Amino acid sequence: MSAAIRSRGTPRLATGLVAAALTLAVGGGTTAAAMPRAWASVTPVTVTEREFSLTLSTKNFTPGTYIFTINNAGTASHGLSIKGPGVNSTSSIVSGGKSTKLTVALKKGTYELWCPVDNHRSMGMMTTISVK
Ligand SMILES: [Cu+2]
Repeated sequence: MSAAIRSRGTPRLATGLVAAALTLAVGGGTTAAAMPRAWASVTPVTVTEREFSLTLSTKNFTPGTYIFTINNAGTASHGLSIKGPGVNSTSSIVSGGKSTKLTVALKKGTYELWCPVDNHRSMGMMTTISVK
């Protein structure tokens, strides 16, 4: 109670107390193993797109949740579609220099990834991945 009363007149102290509380809550351990399991199991993948190619930062996939960051390194607009077991998703389309994200849960099997803009897929903006 005394902390709440004191913080009323000192917003900065209140912010400091919240930060300290968060540090205590998260800071119980310093390793990734201490993080919530659902958070720790999301794997980031970078997809670099340009005219006309689509390059993944990894080709090794195991079942799990992935967050694809689509970096449009080209000048035309691009996006990402993913289709395979349990997934049929398309990111937003972003202009050159911009990026967007797409989160999907991959199972064992083969997935096709491609750019859904115009005929970019047939121009070479596609790849397949095998989740093992
Ligand atoms: Cu494209």
